[in-house]
Amino acid sequence: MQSYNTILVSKEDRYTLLTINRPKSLNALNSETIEELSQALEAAEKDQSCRVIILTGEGEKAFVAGADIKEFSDFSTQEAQQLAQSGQDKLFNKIENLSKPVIAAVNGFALGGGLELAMACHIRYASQNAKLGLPEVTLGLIPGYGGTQRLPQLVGKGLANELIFSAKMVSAERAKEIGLVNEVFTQQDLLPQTILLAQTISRNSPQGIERAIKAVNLSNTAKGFEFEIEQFGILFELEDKKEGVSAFLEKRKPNF
Ligand code: CO8
Repeated sequence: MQSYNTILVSKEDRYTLLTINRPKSLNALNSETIEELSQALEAAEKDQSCRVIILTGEGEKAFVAGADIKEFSDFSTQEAQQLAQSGQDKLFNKIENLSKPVIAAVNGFALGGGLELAMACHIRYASQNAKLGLPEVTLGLIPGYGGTQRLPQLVGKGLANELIFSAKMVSAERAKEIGLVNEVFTQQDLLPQTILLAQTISRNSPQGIERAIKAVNLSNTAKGFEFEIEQFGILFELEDKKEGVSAFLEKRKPNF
């Protein structure tokens, strides 16, 4: 297995755990981390034994405290646009469109690019100590890794505006109230509970889940309903539907 400088990869039974490992910089995302995460996601997507990916941060303090401010501090307009574009292509949009579910286990600060990373994931669980926010306007910037687009989709435009304009951090409990995270656990329970969810998902049909990801990503677009109908039909002639329906009729658990 390939080894990386800024992330840890752990292949477990049916899921892969990716840990961003720059705790001294509160796991801030620099170009190398983005590149390595991108490569590790591609490898996990190709790996037949991996059904779900979990993304978390090393240490007890941070999931990811943002893009690495030190790296982009003296960038020009062109360099900044290039960094934002390549990050979105290589990592943020890649996660959202991956054929396997990616769950963020938000174990501490998720700020700026860190919250944007969590929002690109399909599901978010958080620990009680997590703090989430988009502080870019305190730097004279705006979110550049999809935050202005994904936050309104998750919490609505009014709350997104409040969070982006004020740069306020919200607690994990508040994040749950507004739909920014699905569940909140103690620090100790966060990873075990995330793994439980990954294992539950991993027992279901990968062919169904792959298409569900695409269909949900098309929600609120003109193509969503059409795509759902098309894929619903296509699944009827694939392996997983045969196994799933036979298992139900034979009163046994499916083996996907
Ligand atoms: N980038 C680089 N280094 C960081 C970052 C960061 N985002 N966050 C923390 N660090 C570093 C600190 O510099 C410090 O390093 P050092 O010891 O060498 O000085 C170390 O991590 C520990 O941090 P602190 O001492 O500051 O820890 P505190 O507990 O005092 O504070 C905070 C924790 C509140 C999280 C604080 O570190 C903080 O405010 N961090 C910055 C948060 C932030 O503004 N994030 C948004 C960054 S901008 C962004 O994400 C834009 C995304 C879009 C980019 C598009 C492409 C250009």
